[in-house]
Amino acid sequence: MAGTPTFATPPGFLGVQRRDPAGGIAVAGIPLDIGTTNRAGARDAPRAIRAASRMLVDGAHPGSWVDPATLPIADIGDFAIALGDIPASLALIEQQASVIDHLVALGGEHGITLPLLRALRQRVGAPLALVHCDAHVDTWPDNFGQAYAHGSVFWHAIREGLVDPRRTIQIGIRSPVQREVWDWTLAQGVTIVTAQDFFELGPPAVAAKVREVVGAAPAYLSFDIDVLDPAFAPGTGTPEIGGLASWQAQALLRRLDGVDFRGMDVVEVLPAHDVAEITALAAATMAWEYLCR
Ligand SMILES: [Mn+2]
Repeated sequence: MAGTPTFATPPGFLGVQRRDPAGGIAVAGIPLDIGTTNRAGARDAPRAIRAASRMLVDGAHPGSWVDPATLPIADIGDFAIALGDIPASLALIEQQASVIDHLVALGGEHGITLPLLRALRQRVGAPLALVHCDAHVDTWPDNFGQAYAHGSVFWHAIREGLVDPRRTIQIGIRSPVQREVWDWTLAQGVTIVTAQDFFELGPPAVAAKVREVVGAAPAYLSFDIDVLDPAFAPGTGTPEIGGLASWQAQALLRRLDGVDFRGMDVVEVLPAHDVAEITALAAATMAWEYLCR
């Protein structure tokens, strides 16, 4: 093994020093966390995820044999946000995402996904299929009175026609939820695979379900780190027990070949509550799985 040891990896995601995304995939941090309903602090996640990603640079992916060093990835730094202003921040995020072909976003809270979907929907010209890994449905019509906080992302995305609910699958769901929110989500045509469903079916059957729901449509992957059990991802804002193990999420992502993904995000990492970097490493690893698929 030659080259730079992992601890001396340059500070970009996966050690990437290229900053021009032309012709490839752009990685960007989006340090927004003012729409969180419980613990805040995901603003610190992009830095933590980049730092943890150093563990993934010293070889090829052992399933696909893709070496991230050979991928056309640029780390374009962090998006600008408007301090303390959710609507202005969402507008800024959409504007910055609108010029990027293929974005891998490191949140930030889940609220960043709405403007990312608005920008991508515009570029693609049709509603997107959605693979949404989360403990929460995030289809609440509001969050304690705030319309654009992190629990309402997919309520807006469905109502704005950004995603096709019949091509939307939510995986790992398990939080307390109002019955009417659950019923509304199903009535739109969304497929929900609860965490308990996941454990009973296993990764291969869930992956087959994802491919069936998504079909050939252009798709987006939104990965809320709280889909993982707090034992595997303690550093998050709204933890829920009974979640996926890290390996189960990996086993799912590795079986999604053929899905036409046009972008992804990994959100809700909260470094101040993390332990031994395990949540940031899980987040970095999910983005690496996506990039090396
Ligand atoms: Mn969540």
